[in-house]
Amino acid sequence: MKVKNNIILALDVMDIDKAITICDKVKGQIDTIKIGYPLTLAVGIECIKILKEQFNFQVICDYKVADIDATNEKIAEITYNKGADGLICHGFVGEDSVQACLDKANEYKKELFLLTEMSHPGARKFLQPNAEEIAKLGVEMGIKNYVAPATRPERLEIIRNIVGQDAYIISPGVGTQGGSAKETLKISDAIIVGRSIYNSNDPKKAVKDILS
Ligand code: NUP
Repeated sequence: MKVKNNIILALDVMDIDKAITICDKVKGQIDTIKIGYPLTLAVGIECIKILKEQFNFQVICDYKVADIDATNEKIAEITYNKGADGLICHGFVGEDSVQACLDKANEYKKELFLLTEMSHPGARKFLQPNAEEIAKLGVEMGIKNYVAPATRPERLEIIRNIVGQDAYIISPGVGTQGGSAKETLKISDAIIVGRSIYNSNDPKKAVKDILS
């Protein structure tokens, strides 16, 4: 996936008018939006279509898919069918669950992102001890896209070394969670930023400041 300015907006607002207002302000600088449960549950999955048709954005659905294979398959089917360009799935649930998402991504010729270690403090307990194995599983399965934390550059580097230079890594945790855009982009291909942009009085300037 090619992302303008290597920055993805995490649009975790819960109101479509607010979402559209923010998109209008950043549309010159950003072409890829990550939506998750907040916007999808508030507005409905048709929000993918709105963002694509009104702004021509690429949309990554951060549904952190983490179920048995049969259920993952259904979640991936509906998400890609509704227009998502990318879907984020968890790796800790194991190969069969991830494969179900990957098969759908391939069927729709869209992207699947494998979440390795998460960016928040709580991830240290259960995810961090297994993140390297999750990344290795992704490599074995031929997955090209990964999510890894901007909050721990040393961990991000370890994951980069496992998935290789050709893999595409996107990293949340810049700004409000404490990660640095510049340091992260030395290792990752793109950063994911939410609150620092959508809570700003001037989202356009916020994007500019993050990138400068
Ligand atoms: O490890 C992760 N950390 C994380 O923050 C994986 C994620 N998908 N996210 C998401 O990235 C989180 O749900 C939010 O949508 C975004 C970060 O937002 P912010 O901290 O910049 O507001």
